[in-house]
Amino acid sequence: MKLAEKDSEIYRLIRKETEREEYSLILIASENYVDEEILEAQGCVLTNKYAEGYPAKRYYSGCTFYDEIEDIAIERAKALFKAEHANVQPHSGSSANMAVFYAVLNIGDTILGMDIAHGGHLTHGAKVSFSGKFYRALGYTVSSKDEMLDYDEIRRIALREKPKMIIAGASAYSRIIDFKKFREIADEAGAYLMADIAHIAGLVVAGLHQSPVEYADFVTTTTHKTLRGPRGGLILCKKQFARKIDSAVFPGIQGGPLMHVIAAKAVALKNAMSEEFKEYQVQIIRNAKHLSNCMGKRGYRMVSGGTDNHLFLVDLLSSKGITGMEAQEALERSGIMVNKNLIPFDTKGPNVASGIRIGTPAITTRGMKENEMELICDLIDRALKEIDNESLHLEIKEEVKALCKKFPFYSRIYQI
Ligand code: DSN
Repeated sequence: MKLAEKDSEIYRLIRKETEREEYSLILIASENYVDEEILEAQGCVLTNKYAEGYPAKRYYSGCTFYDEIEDIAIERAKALFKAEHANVQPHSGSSANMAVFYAVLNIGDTILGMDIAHGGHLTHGAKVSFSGKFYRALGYTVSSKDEMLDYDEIRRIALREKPKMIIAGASAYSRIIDFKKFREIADEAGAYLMADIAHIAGLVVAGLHQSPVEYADFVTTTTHKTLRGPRGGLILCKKQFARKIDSAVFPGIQGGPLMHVIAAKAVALKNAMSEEFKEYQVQIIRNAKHLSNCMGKRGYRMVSGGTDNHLFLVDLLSSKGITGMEAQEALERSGIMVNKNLIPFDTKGPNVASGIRIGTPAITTRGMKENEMELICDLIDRALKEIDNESLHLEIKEEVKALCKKFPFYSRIYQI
């Protein structure tokens, strides 16, 4: 019996969500639309089985096909990122980061990562996360001069504090990260280097952002952002750390791997080897630059002056006198999904925030290009100019829907 008959409540909500995704402009930088083949691999019988362990070393019988699937995913990850070793089992980016820490750090060791208030991730040492509770977590910030990473300052902190691990990578940073420089700093300080490329993995495999694989001891990523696969994590490392990483993931912090997700990761990694994927990544950056330029022309202040990647941060408070929270709500009413975001040296807390983060991976997947970026800029600007005008927001929502209809995605495969 199908879901619609067995559980109409959940079925109805899935349908509503499919409709929301189809008729909204998804500008959340960490989100994307996966293709049908990813949904198919993820929603299959592979969810049924325990396969604790690794290929040819499982704790359960009946794992023959799981071994083949995981081996394919590992080989694809290694080939795509030119890495010596890959572990495809982390359930998420956070699990991937936790496993790296668990592999080579002891409780209380010093780590140095990008401050969450300046664009880092929770797991890079935020006080509310395991990374800030179990370790002595120190943060580096962007420079107050140009809102970009200041490698001299990071070096100064590293040489003074001698962290055991330096973390390079961000969730809200619109500029190129120089992993080679981070390696030099880590070498001088005697630290491990971990690069978290969750946001930029797609750009990295397309050759549009420097790859950290050569420089970092450990590279972690999610598989669902610019990489456009299922939600999940991945760790790449040098051969010398392979055993430690594998045993940190299982049995260290996880039990049974999600083999349906690993199959979908393998499919996504294959897709990412294609020429179309590279063109897609090129267009993501073009769209981000174009949209940020359009908004700049309308008086919005971009943190650091713009973007080199798939996202940018808009400082709304100083340029328009509105908060990130107000903007997020007005835009959501208008069918435009963004997230409120702290900007460097923010005077507001994370629940209010002075800015929003805008990313182009999802709208680029739908086929939108520079012309559409101009339309989207106009829609955003109109919604934010009249932040309390809910009837205007409803009108804009209809315009958003009309634009989305020109770039159908899930309506090609589902009845919406
Ligand atoms: N929550 C993700 C993001 O939006 O960037 C990071 O894990």
